[in-house]
Amino acid sequence: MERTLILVKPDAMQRGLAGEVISRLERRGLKIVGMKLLHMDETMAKKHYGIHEGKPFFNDLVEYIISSPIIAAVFEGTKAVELVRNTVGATNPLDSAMGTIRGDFGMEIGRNLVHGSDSLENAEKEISLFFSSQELVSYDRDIDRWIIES
Ligand code: DAT
Ligand code: MG
Repeated sequence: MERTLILVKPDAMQRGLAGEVISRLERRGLKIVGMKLLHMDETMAKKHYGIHEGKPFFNDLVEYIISSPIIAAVFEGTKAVELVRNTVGATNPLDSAMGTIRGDFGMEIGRNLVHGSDSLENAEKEISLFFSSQELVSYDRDIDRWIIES
């Protein structure tokens, strides 16, 4: 079972879409195993987006992600990394399919509502930036056998 990190970004928080974002992922069958509200500082933002350092949009990206409190959450499920990415949609809302979060709510790449880890390796790194191991909870849901075959 995979675990992946999502962030409800500042624009989604300010627009009152946190519940919508989380609900869509939850409805997919994914299980919430960690969640917190936080306001990222510049140091943390630069760490989280370190891979994009030096790119022309980096400064705006950091400024954006620290512009409001956000929700960080860890979702667990079969192929959770890919499942979340597919539910979130393409990076630029202009290219995101309708029915995805970005495709249904977004207009611009710099206001694309939600972050989802792009690989299992990055998911592990990103989760550890936001959560200690004690903050992640393992538990069973009775419904899981109706969502997961085995
Ligand atoms: P994603 O968030 O889909 O994983 P990414 O990791 O390539 O996309 O980039 C991180 C964020 O940076 C992305 O959500 C929006 C912003 N971004 C990426 N490419 C950009 C570009 N060409 N111009 C402006 N912002 C960009
Ligand atoms: Mg990314």
